[in-house]
Amino acid sequence: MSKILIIGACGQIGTELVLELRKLKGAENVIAGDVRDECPAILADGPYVKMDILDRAFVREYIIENHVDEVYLLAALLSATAEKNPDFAWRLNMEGLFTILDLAKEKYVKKIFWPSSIAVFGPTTPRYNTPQYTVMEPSTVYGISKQAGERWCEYYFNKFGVDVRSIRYPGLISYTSLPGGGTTDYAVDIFYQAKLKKDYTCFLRDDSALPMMYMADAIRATIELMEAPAEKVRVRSSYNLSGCSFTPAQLTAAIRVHRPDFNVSYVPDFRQQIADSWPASIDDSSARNDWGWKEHFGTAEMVEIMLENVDPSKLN
Ligand code: NAD
Ligand code: AKB
Repeated sequence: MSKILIIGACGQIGTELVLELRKLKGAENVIAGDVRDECPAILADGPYVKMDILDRAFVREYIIENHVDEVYLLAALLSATAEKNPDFAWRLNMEGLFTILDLAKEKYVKKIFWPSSIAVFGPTTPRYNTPQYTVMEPSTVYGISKQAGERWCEYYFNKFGVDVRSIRYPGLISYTSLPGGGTTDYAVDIFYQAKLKKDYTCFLRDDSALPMMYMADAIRATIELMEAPAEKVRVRSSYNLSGCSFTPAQLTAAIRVHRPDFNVSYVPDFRQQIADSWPASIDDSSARNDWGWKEHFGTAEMVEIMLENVDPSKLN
């Protein structure tokens, strides 16, 4: 059985990815790695390593000594946090990727998953049904780092045969762990406030449509892409992937079906400019044609699941 390492395992995606991969591959074969000192209780049934992806020597030694075959590299600063600390965001989002790509080039690592984002697109990209191949002029440090990362992934595949796979995730919606500083985070925060029966102040305009996806779909897509035969993975930069798309007003209306008294007001902040530069909806026909992607969750199902499962005590 291959040994899998997930770096950035304690975050919004990592937590659920570790849980799912451990179900499929056995807990002992899936190592959770993160810069955090403590392994969260929810991941305590398998191995945990405290590692800083920027400590290249430690990461190399750990991967080589532990015979890690597959790496999921999730550690990054997301869009909103990255705008507050551009130098560090560039460093974190790029340096770790080179460490792992180089380990694969040297044949220590056999397969890599590295997530990109809808943030690779920019204000000059067609906003609706954004194609796989189109104008890409990202205007955020996060988007620039993701676009550069995509170029490097494709380069390492073409030049060195590195088996690296990637998805341009839309905004991900989940209740297991809290999101880590993105522009799409409102679409998670809103459920906690709806459950607390409070009003919610949204940091985006009511009509800001963005591509979104329920986490279970994102985790399934990630594992399906990683398990697809190599010849089916024709895009080696990153795949467009679509789940659902909605505005804050549409999400509020879907929540009000279950909580009619819930009210949202709109006070856009700096994240509005980021949202305005991103697509409203995504054409993911390459992922559908190449490795059979199909989403399972629409907005209404996702809203029902979120309202049932979010736990506001996590906000403390
Ligand atoms: P997150 O912020 O929730 O989690 C990131 C994790 O990385 C955290 O647990 C953090 O402790 C860890 N980390 C930070 N610095 C580290 C370091 N130096 N070394 C090791 N670990 C470190 O992020 P997420 O939402 O889970 O996103 C994971 C990846 O997916 C990122 O690359 C992100 O850009 C991408 N992505 C996420 C979304 C989304 O909506 N969540 C959408 C598109 C792309
Ligand atoms: C963010 O908002 O930064 C992320 C993303 C879409 O990459 N959720």
